[in-house]
Amino acid sequence: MIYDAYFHNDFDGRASAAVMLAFLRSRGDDIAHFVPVNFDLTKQWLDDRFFARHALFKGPRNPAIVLDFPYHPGAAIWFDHHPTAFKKEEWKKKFRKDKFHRLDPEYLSNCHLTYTALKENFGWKPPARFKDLVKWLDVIDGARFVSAEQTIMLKEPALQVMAYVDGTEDDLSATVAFVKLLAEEPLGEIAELKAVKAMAKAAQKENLKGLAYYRKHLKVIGDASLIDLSGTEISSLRFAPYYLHPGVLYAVRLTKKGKFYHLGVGANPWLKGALRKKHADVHIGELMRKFGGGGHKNAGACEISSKRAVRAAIDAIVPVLNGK
Ligand SMILES: [Mn+2]
Repeated sequence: MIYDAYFHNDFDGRASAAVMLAFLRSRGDDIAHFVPVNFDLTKQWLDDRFFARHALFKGPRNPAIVLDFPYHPGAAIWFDHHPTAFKKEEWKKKFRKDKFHRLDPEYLSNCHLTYTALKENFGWKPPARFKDLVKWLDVIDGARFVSAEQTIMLKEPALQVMAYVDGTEDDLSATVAFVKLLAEEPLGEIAELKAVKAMAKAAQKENLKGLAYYRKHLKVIGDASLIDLSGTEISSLRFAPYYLHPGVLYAVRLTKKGKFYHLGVGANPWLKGALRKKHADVHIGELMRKFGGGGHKNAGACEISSKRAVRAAIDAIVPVLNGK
């Protein structure tokens, strides 16, 4: 069987697609179209006939695989770990868990879920190198980094590959080639590639520049911090607020991509004791859903088209993060 794979265009989505590709090839199946997707597609995604109607590639469509992205009833295969996976009540009712359709928000990464589901449901014997990939995707997608510093300095090979993923978001051919490579090669080998090394080095340099910007412009509002990067070329550093202010509970960051503002909210993953317990009831994914976005308990995002609406969203979100 030949499929088309629609996967979230981040490291977890790409890694999920790589694991799926290795599994399919082991059965003599394959993927014809690799289609990275982002949440700005959500409106089109609500169309029941999305897979027949979209213009993401030309020509005939194969059965769809959807990974690390919301549920669609037209998907032949669907694995996701976002608790906000159902965008329509009727779709939620329609969903039946089976060998090829699974939602499990307990998994830190969709890569891990895909790997485990394919092993358990089909008796697949994955190549040994995927153990390391799964481990790192849990770290990266689940924000289980050792420290904020680790995410800024990017010393480990897996994090250098992550820099390459971030740097090739808008490069379709590099994205597709990367997924295929990830299905075949261990992370350590990929990190040694010239293009990856160059991008990792550039990212390390950018991060230091970004850190200097955060130092100057980050606002702390009670337990939350806010950085507005929308008018800048500064790359967003998700964990820099906690590097600079280890006691801050939440970080809100505003960026702009094309005509859309991207509002990301995250919780400090390194809090201990009393601080960790504070406002533990804020589910960021659910909070962001009010603004058309989604996410997990500890991280979420939404896309907004007007500056006014972004301001209103920030004014509504910051008090909630402060327990009001
Ligand atoms: Mn994911």
